[in-house]
Amino acid sequence: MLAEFQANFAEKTPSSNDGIRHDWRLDEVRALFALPFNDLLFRAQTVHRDHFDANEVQVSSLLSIKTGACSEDCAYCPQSAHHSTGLGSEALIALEEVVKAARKAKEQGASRFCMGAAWRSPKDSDIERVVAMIEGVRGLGMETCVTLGMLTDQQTARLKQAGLDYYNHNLDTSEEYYAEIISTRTYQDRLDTLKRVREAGINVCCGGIVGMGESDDDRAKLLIELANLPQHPDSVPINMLVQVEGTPLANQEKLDPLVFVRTIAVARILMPKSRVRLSAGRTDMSDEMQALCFLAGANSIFYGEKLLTTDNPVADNDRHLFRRLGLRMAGVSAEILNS
Ligand code: SAM
Ligand code: DTB
Ligand code: SF4
Repeated sequence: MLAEFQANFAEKTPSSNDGIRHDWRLDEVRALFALPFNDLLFRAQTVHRDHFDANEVQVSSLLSIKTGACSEDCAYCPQSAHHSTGLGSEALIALEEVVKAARKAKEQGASRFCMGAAWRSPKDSDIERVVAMIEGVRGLGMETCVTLGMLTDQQTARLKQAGLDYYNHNLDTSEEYYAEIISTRTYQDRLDTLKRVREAGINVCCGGIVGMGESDDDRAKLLIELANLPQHPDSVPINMLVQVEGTPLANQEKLDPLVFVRTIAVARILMPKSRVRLSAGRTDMSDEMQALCFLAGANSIFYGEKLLTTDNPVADNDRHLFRRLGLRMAGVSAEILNS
């Protein structure tokens, strides 16, 4: 079975053409996950080198522009009003604060600034304030990304008009497991917003979370959902669950780190041209594990000491890691890396 699969695979994903498919089947993806680790990483690194500079990593910094008291009940999220995590409820922050944080992120070497809001869906008046933030960050010469929850057609068009580069909206897990994790919206709601974003001509950032107690098949199915979208997401964040006290998943058994690396490798093989981002959960990962993730095809990270509400490695540590691995930061001078 494995030999047969390997022969088929070699035919279907030749190493020198673009190898873009949107018809991945569960049996194929299961077989990829089941490959010997070295074979899987070799394949992933081969695909990676066909499409990217293997020693370059894109870096994005995050800022929470509206924190806590979200009406959704996502079991993983510290910002849900349904859980008691000790997070207060903050109003949308001021434009000046956003521009100040973006300037600092740029000085540290981030090329993209991502702004996240704990909303189920924004009000039209919120969109106008976010538009001013997008314009402010673009004025610094940075790429912009926002994640605001579900959008209407009109709101999506307004964000595009403001010059938004990326919209982040994650599928998070398989459709089957989604219902165990969130009851206040459906998988189809998520797909509908993603379609609106894509059709408006905004780049799509869409990925998921692993380590939430999902099965091997749930991880495979999440990656299939992403890869079988009409167009692959431009950016695919793979988050390791950050276990936050007070959320229903606080005591979840941890995922085997090598299964996490395999998930990155399979994401790289299925979506050869997408930026695969090693996302939340890096404070619990060793440098060696992160190096394996880069070898598996991850070529983007969240950079800076905070994600939205939880910790991320400090920028100095990441620059040190990059220097040890001979990695460059995309679009950033070597001077910043060496500072
Ligand atoms: N409210 C919007 C939404 O859900 O799309 C935007 C903000 S929400 C915090 C953005 C993403 O953060 C979620 O889709 C999820 O993938 C990720 N996230 C939230 N809590 C997390 C956690 N504890 N560990 C890992 N990722 C998490
Ligand atoms: C994504 O996939 N991960 C980021 C970003 N997109 C918005 C958020 C991670 C949040 C981790 C928990 C927190 O810091 O609140
Ligand atoms: Fe709200 Fe987003 Fe957190 Fe879900 S993930 S509770 S929608 S902030």
